[in-house]
Amino acid sequence: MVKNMEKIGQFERKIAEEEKIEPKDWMPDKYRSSLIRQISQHAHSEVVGQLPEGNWITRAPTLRRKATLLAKVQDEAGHGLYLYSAAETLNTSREEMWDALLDGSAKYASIFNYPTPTWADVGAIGWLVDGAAIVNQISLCRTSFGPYARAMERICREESFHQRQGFEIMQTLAKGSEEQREMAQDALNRWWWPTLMMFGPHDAHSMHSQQSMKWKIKRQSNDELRQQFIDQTVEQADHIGLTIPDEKLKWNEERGHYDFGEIDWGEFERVLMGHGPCNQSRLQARQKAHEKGAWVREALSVYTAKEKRGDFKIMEREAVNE
Ligand code: FAQ
Repeated sequence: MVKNMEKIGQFERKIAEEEKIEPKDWMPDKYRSSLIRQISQHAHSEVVGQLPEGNWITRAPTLRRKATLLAKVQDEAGHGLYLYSAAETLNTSREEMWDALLDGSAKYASIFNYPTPTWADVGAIGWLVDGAAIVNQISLCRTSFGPYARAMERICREESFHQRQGFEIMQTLAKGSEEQREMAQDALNRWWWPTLMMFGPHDAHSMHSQQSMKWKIKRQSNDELRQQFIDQTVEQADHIGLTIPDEKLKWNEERGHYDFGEIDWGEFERVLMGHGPCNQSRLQARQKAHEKGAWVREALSVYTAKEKRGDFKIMEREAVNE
């Protein structure tokens, strides 16, 4: 009992003094499970997030755009891997996390259940979705769990490049023909509100925020981060001459922030329940990719078993002797 109190005291002291909690440190079970929940959802978002843009790799308008998009989508896969690795240090397995994604029980960011019918959607995702992801992830660089914080630092550097490439696509379209400008505006109209939903429910309805902020897993609340994103993005939209689809958007001198209209939380709930425009096809695409990769996992497990038995060392010795 006394030992337990000591451990809790030490954990709380580290949190208070901004020391990172590392995988071998003692931590409350609930801290561990909250992290596994958030980091695995985050990892799934990166992996499923490849699909909407991946849809345009074969149809990108120029070779430069194709190469950039290909690199960006590949980066997102890498982000998923850093995050799965960070979660694995908490004593869960990649298989467990994958099973939860593939059977539909795990969540991933709602935003990736929307379609990408035009090239401008690739610009809108980079500009808005990566832009929102960075606001959230910069804050998470100061999260209390060491491996998560370190993964975030690397991810943020890559995401800022993604955001700039998206903004540049939108800027180019906005300066182009009337048809191109309309395409950019239409993409902004479709992606704006779902992007605001990425930050999660209002603070008053966020069931995990209070505890997560106490443990410094989250450093800023859902509403704070959403406001930060809106304030910075309004000026960017003005700069390229596009209009944010919110009649209530207005600078509030007293608050020092933009006021904005209400999000359609009914739509957010529907998407989370699996009834968004692309939930089914996103899940099916992941399930199909998993089935197609079965031979790689099988080959790897045989290789690992042989390595454990020392078969390769015997083969190396034999080769040297020959
Ligand atoms: N979508 O109590 P809260 C990216 C769930 S990365 C789906 O407020 P919390 C890169 C929430 O999980 C984007 N579910 O929860 C990229 C919880 O459900 P649960 C991903 C959502 O954890 C760009 C319930 O609602 N980023 O985009 C959403 O305190 C371009 C109650 O909510 C991260 O994951 C949502 N939008 O706060 C890739 C960042 N919002 O678990 C490709 C890390 C809430 O009880 C292309 N995560 N829920 O079943 C976080 O910061 C937090 O987990 C929040 C939610 C802010 C997402």
